[in-house]
Amino acid sequence: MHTIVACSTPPGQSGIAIVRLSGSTVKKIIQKISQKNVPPAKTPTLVSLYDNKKVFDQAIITYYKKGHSYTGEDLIEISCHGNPVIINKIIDLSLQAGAKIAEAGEFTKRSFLNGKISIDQAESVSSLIHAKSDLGVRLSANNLHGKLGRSLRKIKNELIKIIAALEFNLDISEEDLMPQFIPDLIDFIVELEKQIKQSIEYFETTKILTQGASVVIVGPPNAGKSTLFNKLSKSNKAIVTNIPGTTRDVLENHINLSGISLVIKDTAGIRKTTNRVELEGLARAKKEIKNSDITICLGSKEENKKLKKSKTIFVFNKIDKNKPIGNYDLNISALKGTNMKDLTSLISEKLINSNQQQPEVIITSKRQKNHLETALKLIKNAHKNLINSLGLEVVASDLYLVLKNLDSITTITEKDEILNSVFSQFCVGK
Ligand SMILES: Nc1nc2c(ncn2[C@@H]2O[C@H](COP(=O)(O)OP(=O)(O)OP(=O)(O)O)[C@@H](O)[C@H]2O)c(=O)[nH]1
Ligand SMILES: [Mg+2]
Repeated sequence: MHTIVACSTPPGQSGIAIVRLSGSTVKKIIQKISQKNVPPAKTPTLVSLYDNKKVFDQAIITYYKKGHSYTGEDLIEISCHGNPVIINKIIDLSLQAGAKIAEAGEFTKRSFLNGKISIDQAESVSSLIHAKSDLGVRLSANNLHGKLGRSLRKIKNELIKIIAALEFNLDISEEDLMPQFIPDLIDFIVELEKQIKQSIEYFETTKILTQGASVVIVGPPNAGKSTLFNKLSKSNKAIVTNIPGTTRDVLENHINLSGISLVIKDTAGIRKTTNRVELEGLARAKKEIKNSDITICLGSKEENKKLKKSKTIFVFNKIDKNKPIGNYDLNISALKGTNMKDLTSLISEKLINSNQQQPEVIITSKRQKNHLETALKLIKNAHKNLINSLGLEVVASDLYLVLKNLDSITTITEKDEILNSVFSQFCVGK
């Protein structure tokens, strides 16, 4: 494989930037740029960097030997000064010496291909980089250290034992089966079904923790949506007037709520209108309701029956001057700041169902979720076939396929499309 080069730190100016090279010719390339022999492995060393015999920077280079590096190949990290001119010069000189620009995620892809990490650990690197909350970082870090692989291993070991027992009993007539065999098998399948279902449900929570969530404020004109938007995001971005129909476009602000990254959106007031501009604002508001994780509705449950109850918080605003008529989850005054803490607690409770138990197996990617969903369908099938006495061969073949799907979450799969879809989500230099 050719040697690759990329800057691993974000673009722009910074105190220090790190350029990474990986492949069999890294030593030769760095010798050329530093005009010195490469220092011993894992020994950060200060060197001068040369272009055309002229020094253009002083940098620390660290060499990692093949087999002991992130990628599993010879790897060198150059910590240079974070000026794009310097970074580009190092990359250009490396390209002139035969390296190629790394594709997005290529360093991690090589680590996976060289057996340094499994596919689920590679996915954890991506979710760790993108995690938007403390818990999201912790969950991704756990999986990076192999927690997902270990918890799946436990389930797979049980599954293998059951399949082996099934195989053994295939040749035994039904009358000669141990009396507890079928009831025990059903218990096992029910427990497996429960565990996998929990993991799939928990995925939505981890998605919010790693990718952040969106909250949209809707309601009739003049209800105080923009006032609430400004209050929650501690800004003055939205125009507030007592003229109904003030907000037309969807406005967005980013906030951090108890460690969860949220994008909060203000929308146009919902009412019957023929005004073309207002109609467009209304259409946009409806689209936002569909795409958001939580809707804050400044209206009663009775007036907004079309909104999904599980995703909506019904709020009565202007409690400082009016009394609510109808059913609401909470009374607030956005203007005076009354009960705002209760509102933010309700938002985080709704986002992370606090009654939800953390499952044994925590997945962090859509690909892993797809495999678990297929496994769940197969387990349900096995359950049905067992109850309908369709024969142990059929149940065994369903369980084999469950195992295959669990395997695909953690072990090497050769399919290029899967690999590319996993690694294309990385940034260049990782
Ligand atoms: N007394 C009182 N007035 C409020 C409260 N919240 C908002 N208002 C007032 O209600 C009026 C409308 O507020 P906005 O925040 O612009 O309402 P909106 O829902 O965004 O209105 P549109 O953008 O037109 O749909 C303004 O005069 C606000 O000062 C509140 O809690 N109490
Ligand atoms: Mg408004």
